[in-house]
Amino acid sequence: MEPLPTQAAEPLQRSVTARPYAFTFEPSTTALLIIDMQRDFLEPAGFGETLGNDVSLLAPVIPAVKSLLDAARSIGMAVIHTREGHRPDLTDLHEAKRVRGNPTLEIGDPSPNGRILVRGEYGHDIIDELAPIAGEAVIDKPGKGAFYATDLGLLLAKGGITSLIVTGVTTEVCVHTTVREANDRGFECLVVEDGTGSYFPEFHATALRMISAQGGIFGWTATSTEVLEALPGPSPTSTTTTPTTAETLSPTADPHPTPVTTGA
Ligand code: TIU
Repeated sequence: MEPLPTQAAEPLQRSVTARPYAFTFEPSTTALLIIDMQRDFLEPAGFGETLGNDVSLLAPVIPAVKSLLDAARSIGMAVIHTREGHRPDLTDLHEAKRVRGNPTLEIGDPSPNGRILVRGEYGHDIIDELAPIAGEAVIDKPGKGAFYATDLGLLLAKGGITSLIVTGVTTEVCVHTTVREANDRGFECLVVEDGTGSYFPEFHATALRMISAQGGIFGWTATSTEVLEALPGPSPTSTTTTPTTAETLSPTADPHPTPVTTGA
């Protein structure tokens, strides 16, 4: 008798065309990390604008991040969002950071979107297009790097995550700081070229080159299209409303996730 046809198993290991060379990862041990896609950086009257920046320069990043977020959710890949900001009493705000740059408005001052870069305020939260859903961890960080004074490292270790697909803003500040921190902790990082952005296009381009130069000194870079091409098709059991792998990274299933930490 002829053997029954078997369905070809999806390979566990995925390979992305990337710079400086192919990036390989397993979706089950990889998280999509979305850095600081907050109104305070992307919309007028927030922290980004108080520093003298044209915040409209970050808008083109949104579709690429959204496409990766949708793909990650559809296959049950872990998703972690971060938000830069401070406690309402500003006890976690270094004086050096408060006065840096002599901004027109300081962190904690009132703005049309609430107190600037303060947790719980409208401007501090993630833009509607990328709002976290139940089961996705949200890391509140007082610094530029997502590992500093947070429990991100603990969540990644607990979730068995070894690779990060990194998106968000801004490329040369919070994305770079986080990728450098992650690299030193042994994570394999792929930074998405069109899924990251800067108020300074020339810094964005150079920051990406700095990651992939010297044989990938901090990691890899690839376009969102290249990443999407490498991801498996949607899992038949996954929907955006059922628990995902990310569930294991979050202590709650709150539809409006609260931060898993405010720092240590
Ligand atoms: N100013 C700037 O480019 N970035 C930040 O202050 N924070 C982040 O990058 N999230």
